[in-house]
Amino acid sequence: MADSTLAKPPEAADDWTIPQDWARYSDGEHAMWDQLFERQARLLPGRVAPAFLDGLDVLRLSKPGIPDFAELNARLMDATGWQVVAVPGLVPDALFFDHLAHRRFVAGRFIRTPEQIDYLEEPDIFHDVFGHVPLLANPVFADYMEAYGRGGQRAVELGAIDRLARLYWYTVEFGLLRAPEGLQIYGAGIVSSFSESIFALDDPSPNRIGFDLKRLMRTRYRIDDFQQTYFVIDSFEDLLRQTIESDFAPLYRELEGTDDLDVATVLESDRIDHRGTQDYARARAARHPI
Ligand code: HBI
Ligand code: FE
Repeated sequence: MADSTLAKPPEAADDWTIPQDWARYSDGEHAMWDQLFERQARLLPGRVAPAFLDGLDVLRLSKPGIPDFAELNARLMDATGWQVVAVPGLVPDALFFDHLAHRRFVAGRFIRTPEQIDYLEEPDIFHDVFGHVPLLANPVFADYMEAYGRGGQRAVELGAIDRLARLYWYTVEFGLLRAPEGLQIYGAGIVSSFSESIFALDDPSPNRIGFDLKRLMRTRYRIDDFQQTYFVIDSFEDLLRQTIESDFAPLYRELEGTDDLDVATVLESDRIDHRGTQDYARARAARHPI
């Protein structure tokens, strides 16, 4: 995230937060939230980690439509000490990590328009709040997100943000969970997307590979389309254990001499849940040659 170009918008506070101004949302914006929420709430059972559904109740507030952060935060703080703060858009990495390290999740306050219903560049309030907040109500995942923030502050000192951004991307945004019933989704980028909630589990195109921190930190990711590789964790406890204790400095040093891996790479040393055909990505590249 080349964030040196980001300039703090004048209306934002020093920590880049802005008021949510919940009273300013229009009926159409509330209706958009309800439409997106209902569509995902119908699609996700059986496909999403149960911990996400448990957390979803924290979003079922007294009023329909876009959650009022004042009411949402009272419940979220009760559950795990987390709160959601509104920001104008992407914030600089160092500040992002600082918010996470203090159990503050930054969220956009705008919601997508009907034309953007299935794809938009920047994370809107539906991605940030529906996608990320339910798992912030889960104590283990809440600890992971704080540990990630602290790890990010350290990565800034070590010049290793790109490595750590991959960990965020392949877990918090696009992670899969292994369960006795089969693979389940938990990444916010997937659970907030109707089409990727289906693609990530059902489509033969992408790789699904067992989580391996060192291997993951070498793997590039794409931001413009469905992922070509998903990493599968065994449990949130396992993910937390691998993150909260270890200082990643030795790992970053070890990785210095290694090449990055392309998004579609499969290594013989990988724990392969599914070796993807990459048919989707190939067809898409044929339609949109770069
Ligand atoms: N800013 N508002 C916002 N939301 C994010 O998810 C976000 C960000 N800044 C940086 C960032 N994510 C990622 O690059 C982190 O992995 C560093
Ligand atoms: Fe996100």
